[in-house]
Amino acid sequence: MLSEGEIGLGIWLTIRCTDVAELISHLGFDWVVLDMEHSPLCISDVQNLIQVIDETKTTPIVRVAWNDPVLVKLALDVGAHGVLVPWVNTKEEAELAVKSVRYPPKGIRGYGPRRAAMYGLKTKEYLETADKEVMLIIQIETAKAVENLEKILTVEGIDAVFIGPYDLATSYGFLGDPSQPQVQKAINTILEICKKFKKPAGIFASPTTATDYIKRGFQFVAIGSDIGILMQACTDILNKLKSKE
Ligand code: 3PY
Ligand code: MG
Repeated sequence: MLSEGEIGLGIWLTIRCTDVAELISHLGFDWVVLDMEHSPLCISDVQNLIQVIDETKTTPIVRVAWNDPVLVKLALDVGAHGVLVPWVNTKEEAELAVKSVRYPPKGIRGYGPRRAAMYGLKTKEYLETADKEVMLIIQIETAKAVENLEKILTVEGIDAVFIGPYDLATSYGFLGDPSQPQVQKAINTILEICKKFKKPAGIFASPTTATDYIKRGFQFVAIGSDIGILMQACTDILNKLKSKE
C-alpha cells in the first residue's frame, strides 16, 4: 500500500485481550501496532494477539521496547509482519535496526522462526521471503534524530519512518505537547526529508489530528490507541448525558 502511495490507517493495541484485537482487526484497519514499549503486552500476549489478527487483512506490527536485536528477533519469531523500532537517533542505530531484522549474511537475526514459519510447516518459504517481506519502520522522536535524519536515511533497508510526536515534543522541552510551533516545525522538516528520500512517513495522531496529518502528506497515521479511544468515547457519552440532566 505504502509503495503505491496509498494511505494506511492504524491503531495502537495495548490491551492484553484477544477479543479486543479480534474486533479491532475486523473493523478494517490497515495495520495495528502491538506496543511493547509502553504497555503491559509481553511476548506471549503479542503471539496470542497476532494469532487472531492473522485471520484478517490487518497487518500486525510490533513496537519493540528498545532498539535491541534480542527483542526484535523475539517479535519476528512469534509472527510480527514488521517491527517499529523506537528511538533511532543516529546512522549507527539505524544500521543496528536493519541488521536486527535480517538474517546473515545481511544481518544478525538469530535462527528460530518458530510461529513465523508455522512451527516448521513453512520453514523453507519463510526463510526465502523473510528478509524481503519483514517491514522495518524506524521511529524518529528526538531533536538529535531530526538533525541526523538525512544520514539515517542513507542506510539501506529502512522501509518507512514513523514520528513519535510526544517524545519529539519532550526532547524540544515541551513535555508531552506536540502542538507547540517548534515541534510542528520539526514534524514538517521530517516530512520534507522523508519526501526527498522517498520514504513513506507515518505519525501517531488522534481522532482530531489525523485528518490534518493526512492532508500534510503522512501516509500512515495511527488514530490513537485502544485505551485512549475507549476513554474518550466513554467520557464524551457521559458528559453528553450528564449535561442533559
Ligand atoms: C511518541 O509520541 O513518542 C510515540 O512514541 C508515539 O507512540
Ligand atoms: Mg515515543
